[in-house]
Amino acid sequence: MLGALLDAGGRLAGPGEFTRRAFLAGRIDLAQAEAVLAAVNSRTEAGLEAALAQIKGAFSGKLSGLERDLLDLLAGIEAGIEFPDELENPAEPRGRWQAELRRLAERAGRLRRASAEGRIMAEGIRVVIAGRPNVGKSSLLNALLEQERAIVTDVPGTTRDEISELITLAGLPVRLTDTAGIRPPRDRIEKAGVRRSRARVKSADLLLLVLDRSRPLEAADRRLVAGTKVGKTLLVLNKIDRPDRLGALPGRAAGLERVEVSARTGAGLEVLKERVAGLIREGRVSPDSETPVFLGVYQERALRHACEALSEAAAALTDGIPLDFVLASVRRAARHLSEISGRRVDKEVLDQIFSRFCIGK
Ligand SMILES: Nc1nc2c(ncn2[C@@H]2O[C@H](COP(=O)(O)OP(=O)(O)O)[C@@H](O)[C@H]2O)c(=O)[nH]1
Ligand SMILES: [Mg+2]
Repeated sequence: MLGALLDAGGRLAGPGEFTRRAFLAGRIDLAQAEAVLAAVNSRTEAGLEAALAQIKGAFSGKLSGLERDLLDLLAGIEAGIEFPDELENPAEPRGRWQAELRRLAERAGRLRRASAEGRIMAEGIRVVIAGRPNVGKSSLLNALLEQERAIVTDVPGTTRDEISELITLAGLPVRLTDTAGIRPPRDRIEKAGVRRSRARVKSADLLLLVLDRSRPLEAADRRLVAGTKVGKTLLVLNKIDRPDRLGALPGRAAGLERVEVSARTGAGLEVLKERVAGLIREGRVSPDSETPVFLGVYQERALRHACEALSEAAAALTDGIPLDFVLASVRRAARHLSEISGRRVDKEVLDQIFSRFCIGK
């Protein structure tokens, strides 16, 4: 039957074809298309509800409202440049424009936080376990997952590929990722692992930096400690079932919160879990709560650029920089906003976005 249809000139729908057609026909925008994907992949009732609201256009409405107000402001500033004589007091509109830009930047910022919430809902809060080889990262992951998933050996450099699991920690969705130990790699495979580890560490919402408390600190430990961000990192001193040989921690570590554990005996793990949940709750590692919005990587980037351009424009107005420069930033913000809805988007980007859909969706 299918074969006959294909012979008759029909063809199979490619990934995302139905959604793509709806988009091309102008019935939905890119944010709604992205929500279709989020709805299909949603794992919770709340996630599905948020995705459906986005499909119905809740986010698109806010976005187009923002775009409209930004374009109004743009027209106002353009008019101010074109017909400066018509301005009674040239200083007056600058103040008004600036206040308006601040409000627009604030609205864009809220959309960004909403998208961060959406990412957390879809992917979990990114908690990454890092440290030099053999400190017990994989053992810690296993202990936290309460199941054996990672390969644990006493040969440094065993975990060459990362392992990532979604768990619920104190009611919060957490994606726990074990990384390959970070050290100068001995071969190509390890090199790829180390590179990926570094990228993971950078994008983590919370970093668990593991040190082996039963051995003196090594140069690799010091480098890792030096590169961490306070408030985003928890120091985990592992192997407390053995004598303490760690010695003094470098000055940078003094400002970091620390928890002592033994992945082997399980000592301290409850405290660790509580601290992780606590840090997430305190909002130090998670964004403010906003209605979750699901955006693709491309759109998230566009939103970030729009926010940056808006702040730049507001700052330029304060500094009394010529209006032409302010205008350039405002225009850039408008362009980035239009990328989110997809009114202005390259075919290649569309191909990439819709290829993530399943066949026939
Ligand atoms: N005594 C003791 N040994 C541990 C502990 N955690 C891990 N180990 C051992 O340390 C070695 C390295 O552990 P592994 O989890 O593979 O370290 P990774 O390279 O950081 O992933 C293994 O032999 C583990 O059994 C601990 O809390 N106490
Ligand atoms: Mg490992």
